[in-house]
Amino acid sequence: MSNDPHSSLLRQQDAEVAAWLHREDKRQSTTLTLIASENHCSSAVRAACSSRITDKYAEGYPNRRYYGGCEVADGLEELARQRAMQLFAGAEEANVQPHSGTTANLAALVALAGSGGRIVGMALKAGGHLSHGHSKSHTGMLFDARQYGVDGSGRIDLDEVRRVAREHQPKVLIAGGSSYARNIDYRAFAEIAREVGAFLMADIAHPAGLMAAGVVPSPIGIADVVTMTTHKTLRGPRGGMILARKDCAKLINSSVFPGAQGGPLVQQIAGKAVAFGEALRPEFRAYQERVKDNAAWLAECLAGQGLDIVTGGTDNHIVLVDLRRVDVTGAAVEERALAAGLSVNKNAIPGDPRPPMVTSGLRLGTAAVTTRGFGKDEIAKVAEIIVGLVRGSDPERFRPVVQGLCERFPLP
Ligand code: DSN
Repeated sequence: MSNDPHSSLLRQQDAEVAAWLHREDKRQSTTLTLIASENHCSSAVRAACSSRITDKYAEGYPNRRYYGGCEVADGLEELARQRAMQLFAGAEEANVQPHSGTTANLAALVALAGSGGRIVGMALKAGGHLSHGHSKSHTGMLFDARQYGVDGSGRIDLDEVRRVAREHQPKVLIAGGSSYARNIDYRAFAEIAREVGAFLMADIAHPAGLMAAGVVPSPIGIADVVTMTTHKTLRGPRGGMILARKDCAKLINSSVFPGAQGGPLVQQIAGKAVAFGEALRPEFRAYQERVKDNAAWLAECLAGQGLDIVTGGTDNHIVLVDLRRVDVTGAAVEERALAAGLSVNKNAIPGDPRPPMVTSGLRLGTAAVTTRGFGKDEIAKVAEIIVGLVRGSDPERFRPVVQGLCERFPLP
């Protein structure tokens, strides 16, 4: 485990938990994270999240709390909100309390669609997210949820989105996904939403960091409400956030608290404030440019060695590999990759004939390895390993190469 004072204290007080956490430190430092939704936040973010403010109840919002002694919580939450609005310039209001992206989506959908209201989002199988109306998610149970898919090449077909929206006349149209590697035309989505009288909600959980840095187009100022997580490309602590137009903010705020949550996790809000401060620095833009370039290069290297990439490439940090032609499952490659020291995830591809625990795809992301300092040479090595694993090489063969990369590029 890292040698910060908290860790040694924990070792003395609770050896069992300390041993588990040590194991996780070791796992992360000796393997490469290529899971597109993960990243390595800074030690400053981690310090804020493990601060004493974790003890504090602060139900309510700054200067309107249900508990006394909230002046520090007020200060931190206001700081996080102001930094968020500076980072996502054009956002009129920010709610930094959602515990996660799914909670943020649920709260926003209740606020905009009302209980039982109709929503339209991208199907999980097409690259959307569970919380965009999937039948097993509360968003699919509590709302009248309809879905749109993607075209044969894996891209959003705006004519199809318009057709589904016109047919179902939703209260909320959702744009965004969890395995969608292409830019989204938010203006076109806004036009469709306007045509059918729906709110447009953009879920930018994955590309939030790229958008904050201005390296991919953003829905800020276009969508009525924007939801996100703070721990993916944004590289903050685990949590969610909602940005909203001023006239939606009151509804959103009361839907987060008291609607969906009790007391906010103030320690996470402190971590969000730190992360937003980091993201406002020029280095963050340079980092996000590398994340994007590395993903484009990874897709090119994989395709160059004969693998199929859904949509033929990427505009963001995600590369979705279609394994059908090689006739190997996502689950099998995930297992081989783990043995080689790569952490990746099996993922459904559009029209996947296999079930979600098996799948015919592999989702890769470059945010975490770019945080470690990877550039083109290292990405090319990773691509070679992945191709080898997909084609059935012994994973143990690659372990020393991965080990070497981990040692040369330590965690932040
Ligand atoms: N688990 C996140 C992802 O992997 O995209 C979304 O919830």
